[in-house]
Amino acid sequence: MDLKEIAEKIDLHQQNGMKMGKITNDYPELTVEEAYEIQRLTIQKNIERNDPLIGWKMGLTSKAKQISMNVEEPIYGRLTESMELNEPVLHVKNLIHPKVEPEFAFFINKELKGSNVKPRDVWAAAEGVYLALEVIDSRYENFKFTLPDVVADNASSTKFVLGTQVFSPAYTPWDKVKVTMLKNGEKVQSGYGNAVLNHPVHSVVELTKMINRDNLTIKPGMLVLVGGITEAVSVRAGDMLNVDYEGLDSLDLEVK
Ligand code: OOG
Ligand code: MG
Repeated sequence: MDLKEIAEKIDLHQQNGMKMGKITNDYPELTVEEAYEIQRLTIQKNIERNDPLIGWKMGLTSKAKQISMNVEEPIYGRLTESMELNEPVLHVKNLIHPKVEPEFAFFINKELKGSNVKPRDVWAAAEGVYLALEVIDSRYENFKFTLPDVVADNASSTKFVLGTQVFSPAYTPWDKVKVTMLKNGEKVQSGYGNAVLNHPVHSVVELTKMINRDNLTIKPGMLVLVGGITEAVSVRAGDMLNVDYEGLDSLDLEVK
């Protein structure tokens, strides 16, 4: 099994929005560690194309999402500059079967590292929290995968957009924020911040520990998407999403 060759194949499918068969169909013995190495090699190709790493994302941090995707543990992925939308408009032309989920993004401005990191270390390092929408678009047919498959495909990362306003990490109890998503004016999902590992701060703690196994750290200036607060919602051209974060702000996303 040539991890570099697999990374090249995944990169091609990610860049062109093409679906593919699961990697584990060809390599049933693929381990999670090897899958993270494939993810690293894939994103290395973005970096070589002047699309730098700007942060990390956690996925499958809620029980509901673990059950619906049939994967029982949190995973992480890498965010690069080209994934960030500069305005709340999503073009689906080069996407396969995009879904959108409400999230929070922590802006970290002090290095976070090690295996013993605590919530208070995250609060000391977090300069702000943004409201965010993540667009996931698994490269696998029918959005179906095993744990190593989804890890190799960079945790389905595709695009994300942040709200304009930044919030103080300290003032808001992030676990108690109620989020309601409307699609074309109808309520499709709702949930609370505590869906993310009981409190979104735990997601950043967990990420720090997971990447520490490979001697990686969250660098100053990086963003962390903490994981979906509700189930992801499928979108297609013509859809309009309105996501209300009670007491804070609301985000819109126009799908074209
Ligand atoms: C994996 C990515 C999940 C989240 O926030 O839970 C994710 C997937 O469901 O395709 O981004
Ligand atoms: Mg997500």
